[in-house]
Amino acid sequence: MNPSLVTLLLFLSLKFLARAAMAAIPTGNVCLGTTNYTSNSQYEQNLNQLLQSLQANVPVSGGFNSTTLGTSPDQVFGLGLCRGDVKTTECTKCISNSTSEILRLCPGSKEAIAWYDTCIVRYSDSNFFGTVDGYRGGLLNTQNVSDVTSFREALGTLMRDLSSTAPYNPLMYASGQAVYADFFTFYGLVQCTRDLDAPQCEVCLENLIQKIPSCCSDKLGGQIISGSCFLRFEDSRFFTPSTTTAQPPSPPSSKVGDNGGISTALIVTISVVVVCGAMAIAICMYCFLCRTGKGKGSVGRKKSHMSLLFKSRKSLNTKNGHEEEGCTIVQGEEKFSLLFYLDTIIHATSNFCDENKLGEGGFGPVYKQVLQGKLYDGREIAVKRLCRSSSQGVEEFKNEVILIAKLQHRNLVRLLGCCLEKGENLLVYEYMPNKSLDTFLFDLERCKLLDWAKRFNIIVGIARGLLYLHEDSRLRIIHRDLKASNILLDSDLNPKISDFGTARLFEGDETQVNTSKVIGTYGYMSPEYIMQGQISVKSDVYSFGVLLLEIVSGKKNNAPELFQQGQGLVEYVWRLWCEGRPIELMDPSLGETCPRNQVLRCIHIGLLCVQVDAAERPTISSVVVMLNSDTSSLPLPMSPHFLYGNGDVTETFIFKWYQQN
Ligand code: ACK
Repeated sequence: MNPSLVTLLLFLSLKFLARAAMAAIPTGNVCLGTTNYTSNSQYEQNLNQLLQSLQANVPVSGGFNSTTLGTSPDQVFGLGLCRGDVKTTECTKCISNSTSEILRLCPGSKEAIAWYDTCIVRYSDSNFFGTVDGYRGGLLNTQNVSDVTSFREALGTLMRDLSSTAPYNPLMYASGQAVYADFFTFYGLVQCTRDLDAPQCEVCLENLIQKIPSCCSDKLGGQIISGSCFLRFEDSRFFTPSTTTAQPPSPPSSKVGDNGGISTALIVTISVVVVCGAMAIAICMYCFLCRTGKGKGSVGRKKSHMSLLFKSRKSLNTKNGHEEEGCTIVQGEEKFSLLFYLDTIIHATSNFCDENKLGEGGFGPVYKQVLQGKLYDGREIAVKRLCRSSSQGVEEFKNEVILIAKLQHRNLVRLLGCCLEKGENLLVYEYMPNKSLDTFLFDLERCKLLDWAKRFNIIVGIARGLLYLHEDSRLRIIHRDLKASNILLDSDLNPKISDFGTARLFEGDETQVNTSKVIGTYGYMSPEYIMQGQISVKSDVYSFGVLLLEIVSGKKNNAPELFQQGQGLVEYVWRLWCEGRPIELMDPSLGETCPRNQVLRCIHIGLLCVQVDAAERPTISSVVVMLNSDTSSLPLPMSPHFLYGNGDVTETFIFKWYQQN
């Protein structure tokens, strides 16, 4: 798209936005494309046909259709999207108006987007499907809010809440309401075009949210749009409340009269709602604590602010005419709405049949499921079903939910939802089609699918995921059980760290804690963790080092052939290093073609990570830097052994070897 034209965009008028009745009036349109098509050209014919097809198909395809017609250079790509709350008849009307209007508004334009209150139509001569379109403009209500600070805060929270919900809603739409300055209710919605996947939708909405301050964060209404998502808020309800959209938790909403006073009826209503709400929370707490067998005390695994309460909340989801129970996690001041409900999961899992079982994790089986039907659109999920018998597992479960719900990184497996209902403890994840790294790495045939480029990408991805956990997220988290079976691979073999059941949250300046309960997997555990129960970021770095050496060598850290020689992988690598032949570690299945220097550098980094002295190990951020550079010099590794120290290996020898290589 021509960027200069983007700036031409848009705000056809400044209007008050509460004008749902005027759905046929375009909110805005942008005519793009560097060249025009000519009258009676093949492109025009294709475009006309495509718009007709959108007109016919969008309303009957759940309010969204994307399609293409013709062949290059006359190929046209187009989509139509109706707002998530509009009915088929309204959708039909909007799409048919806009498909004819777009031609009138952008005559000859090879690329155009038109926004209406209740639909979008977009076409182009280049393929824009699955690409996040940037900010195109906004509209604002010219009236100012009365309490800007409170409004901005509430608006930001509502929009972020909706934006984390919508990508995982089948319609990629979410609406809700919130209150500012204690009594003023306002309403918001967000939506993405469904050619995007969920992470793209999040990115798209986040881009728009960032525009709010410069557009309209002190206005009574605003609308920000791009070609692949939009958001809108107003002080009056401009959408039909959805029955399939999780509403963000919000304080009891209230409406202020025009004179600004609060009616007695309103106060009574608020009081009733507050009291009922408090009672409902108390009952839910009680039920939950009974169910988990923990009648007293905190259910969190750590300090008070980690104490966790699963509050069963009546969601607005309705299915088959009855209301479902959803999960909301309340942690201190924060609340998380997670979207999965027991009925839905049981339906999707064919009641957890064995055929769908992916395997057994430490705390219970994991199932693959496809969510189908009205609410879900064939999305594949993995459901971890916590063993009912494992009381310790319940804590691990809660720990995992609270941690992952807050974490979002491309190298962490994504938690989509959870459920604690009728004695079931379920975690719902994105499905990772290639399962875990160990199913490739340690399999004679499948290991061949991991060439060096893929292995290096996996090493870097794991390091980045760990960096996010240690330094970049809002929390500092020590995973404690980093190992090949806890690295899942997506369809492109990108790695994602999974299984946060044993993860440990660090607070404030805390850098190291001691525990008497050493959990994890031998072979990956650092010496100071095994022997003194010391947990720090450096214990994860140690596990990462072992994992890295496994990835390079294709050998398990406890491979029987190594054990027969009285050593584990780390000792074996150290011996090869000291003898000046570390390249022999390389998995033979990698062949001769891979870049030896990079392999050697990885082995070197791996050895730095498994040094016996935790203080000598690099931080994971240094590891990421080392991995990203081919040239920066690396310190010499010290011995990974308690017993040997530096033994008979002189630094001079190692240095000499390193120089030679
Ligand atoms: O190594 P796997 O085949 O991959 O067997 C384990 C098993 O479930 C128990 O943890 C698999 N698994 C766990 N989470 C997922 C997921 N999100 N997607 C696909 N497979 C998963 C794991």
